[in-house]
Amino acid sequence: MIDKTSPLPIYYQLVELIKGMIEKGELKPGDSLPSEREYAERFKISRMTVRQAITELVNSGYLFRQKGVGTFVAEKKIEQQLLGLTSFTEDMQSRGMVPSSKLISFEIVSSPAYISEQLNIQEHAPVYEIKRVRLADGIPMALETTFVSANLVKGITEDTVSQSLYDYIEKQLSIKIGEATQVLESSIATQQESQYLKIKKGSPILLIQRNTKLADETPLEVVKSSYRADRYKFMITLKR
Ligand code: 16G
Repeated sequence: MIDKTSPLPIYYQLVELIKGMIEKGELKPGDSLPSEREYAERFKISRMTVRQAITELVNSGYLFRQKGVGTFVAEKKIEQQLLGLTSFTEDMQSRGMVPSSKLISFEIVSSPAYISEQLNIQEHAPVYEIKRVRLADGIPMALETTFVSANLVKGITEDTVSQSLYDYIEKQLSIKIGEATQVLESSIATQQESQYLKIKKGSPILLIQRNTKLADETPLEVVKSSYRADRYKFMITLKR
């Protein structure tokens, strides 16, 4: 309920009320939201206040608007821990989701200087360049470009990367993956990203670059991923 005597702003109380209904499952993904007028009448508040609350929930990804149709509850974002070094396949499986990949391109190319530097190999040495759309339960989550030295990880095929690359490296080749550094930054979807991720051009995305090393410190991969910001959030535990 909305408490007009509370020091908390009314729009904020409405935000929390709607969020609570979504979290408790009283409002489910895809449900359409009552109109601004209905909320205004139900709580005896102004439509402006309702609009402010709804805009905030749209901006934070709880709701989405469809022009001329209405406002709907968005799919819950996938919350990814930034603790362990896991693969996309493992991440999705641990959530009970079905991972899959759509292979966009797969080739052995001559390594560009900036990749050679990061993989600690000679310029123009052969590297696999693998471009994949990563999907969860059939929904595109990320567009990922992976560079791996072809002299280090041998025998990668289209079949391998349609499944799990980490699985192939560890189980088939018995190579031990060590640690990675990851950099996250925000951006907006390019034409290509929007096409593969099935989002509008200019939608917010999270760019992630992961540089992974083997247990013996040899650089393994340079991966650039574009994650849908409407479906993903990242979580980290901080210890003092
Ligand atoms: C994740 C990793 C990527 C790795 C891939 C392996 C991030 C940002 N990136 O997508 O670096 O190559 O998993 O996944 O998490 P796979 O074993 O399922 O092919």
